[in-house]
Amino acid sequence: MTSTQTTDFDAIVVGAGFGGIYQLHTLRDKLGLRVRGFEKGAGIGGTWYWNRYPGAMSDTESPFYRYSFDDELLQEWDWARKYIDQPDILRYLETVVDRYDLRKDFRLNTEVTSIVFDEATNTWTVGTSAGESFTARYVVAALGLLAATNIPDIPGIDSFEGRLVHTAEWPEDLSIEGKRVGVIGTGSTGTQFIVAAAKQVSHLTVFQRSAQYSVPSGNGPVGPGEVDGYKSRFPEIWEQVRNSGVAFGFEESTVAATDVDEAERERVFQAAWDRGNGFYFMFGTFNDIAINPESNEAAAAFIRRKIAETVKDPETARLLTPTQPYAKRPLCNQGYYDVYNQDNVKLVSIKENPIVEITPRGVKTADGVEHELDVLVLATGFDAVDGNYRRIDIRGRGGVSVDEHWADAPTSFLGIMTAGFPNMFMILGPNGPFTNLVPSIEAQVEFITTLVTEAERRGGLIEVSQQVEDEWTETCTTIANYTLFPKTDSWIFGANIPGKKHAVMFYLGGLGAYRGLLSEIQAKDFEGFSIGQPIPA
Ligand code: FAD
Ligand code: NA7
Repeated sequence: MTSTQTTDFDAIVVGAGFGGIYQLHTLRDKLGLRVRGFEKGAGIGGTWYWNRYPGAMSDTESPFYRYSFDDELLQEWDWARKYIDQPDILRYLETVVDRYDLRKDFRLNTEVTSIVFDEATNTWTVGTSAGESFTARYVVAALGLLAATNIPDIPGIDSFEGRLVHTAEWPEDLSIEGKRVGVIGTGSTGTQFIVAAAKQVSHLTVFQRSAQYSVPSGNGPVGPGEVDGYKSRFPEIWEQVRNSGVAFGFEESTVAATDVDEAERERVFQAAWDRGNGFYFMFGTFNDIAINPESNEAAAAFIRRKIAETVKDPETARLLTPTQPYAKRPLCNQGYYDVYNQDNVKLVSIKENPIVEITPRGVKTADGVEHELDVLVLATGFDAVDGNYRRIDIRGRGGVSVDEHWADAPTSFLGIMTAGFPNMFMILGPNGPFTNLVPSIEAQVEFITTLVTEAERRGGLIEVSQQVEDEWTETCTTIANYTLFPKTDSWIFGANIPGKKHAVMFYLGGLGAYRGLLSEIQAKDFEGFSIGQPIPA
């Protein structure tokens, strides 16, 4: 039964990134609900508010890293380069927020510290860092899947007398121009930073734990007429994106690398290298790079050869050459390996020569060298997917916390709801799609909006059972095990955080299949969800 008690709001949305912004808009403007958004940052934008490090940009190409729900906005918003950089994405999101007059319903500088379900009234109470609390019938957690920073526990880290900064907390006043800079981490963020920083700093020391496969991004100015060309084809483009696997705006290959000879493989890899984009290299070349070890090795060997051809110093080239399978989130950067030919850039492999401590003056490695630095940048990534959930006291039925519920691993049904937390939805929760994310966010926001519409119509709570959740986990595990991704340690399985249990955290079946499931579920009267009825025991 729906509570008869009046709540402060009908719905509370936590987070003002791509997810929270669109969700606040749909619940407020489509359903006419009273909605309040809370965001701990001083501005909207989520990822693109926080990540202001030099070189921060999308690695989804410009036409596809945006909302698709507003046809007019698609026509109005231009782009000048193949990829959009952080200031432009932030400007875009600011524009969306103003366009729909959403700002007035977001409370900024407000961290949500607790989200607690009251079984007597069937309502949620949301507590904030300001000591206030607000009630609502629905809560949508749009906390971000790459938003809880991972700060490594290195001895002496607090003693550093220069500037110590995580890439996702880049201070406005920090310039690295002409400085001696060190960076720990060479993932997607680290490699973007390294390429940009090498042009600005007096000296850059890169502390690399794992060598990475990176391909060119193909970034550069868009050609004449290119933007208009996309604009005239947007309806078909989005149709293709929504029905594809990784949703990156290209047709995924249907040819297996094992079905062609070596010369053809080389030709296809070279064409992809010249075209640019990490996901294209992994999924646009052949259809088995991420699943067949032989095909994966062919792609990996191609990139390793490029490293050997590019990097002049053989020892640096050796250290940069990965030996593990090509099975992390694919990276792309323009000129990443070339950077190491610059005299002002030094690579330190902390696998071979570990960091012993951070001193007031810099970073000391096992070989006894103290690398003196003015700025030390932590490009060490995030406690991905469930990180931000565990930083809030979220309690559902029976006072069970989300931390307890996810003691073994973070789980959910469809990345949207988790058992025991009625009327609480997640955007990009555990085991949601692994894709270019804005189209997946749109799919989830729209589905959540449909679920709330239904709950409003029928009255009562909406929730999922443990059985449904377990079955979805099983589906995601089966698909993940069919791929090579579990063969490497990365945030995709929670392997980057010391002490975090490795677990499947994504649905790797693709956006097209995911959307197909959502439609099927809806057609079967929301199969798997219980709406306005007691949940099956
Ligand atoms: P976010 O944008 O992360 O927003 C979540 C918000 O919730 C944050 O603002 C956070 O402050 C807020 N929040 C969290 N906890 C609380 C709390 N307790 N109280 C109040 N507020 C809270 N994806 C792609 O598809 N393509 C790309 O090219 C790409 N590039 C990326 C580059 C970087 C550097 C990073 C970090 C991520 C990138 N991503 C990319 C992933 C990106 O996070 C998503 O595309 C998208 O921006 C996620 O939007 P979101 O709204 O779900 O989460
Ligand atoms: P990633 O991909 O998790 O990369 C983090 C990097 O930091 C990676 O090279 C890690 O090495 C390294 N790292 C992490 N912890 C440590 C410690 N303790 N010591 C040394 N080095 C460490 O995060 P990103 O921010 O680059 O990218 C995340 C996503 O955001 C990305 O996919 C985009 O979607 C945007 P490792 O490789 O694990 O050995």
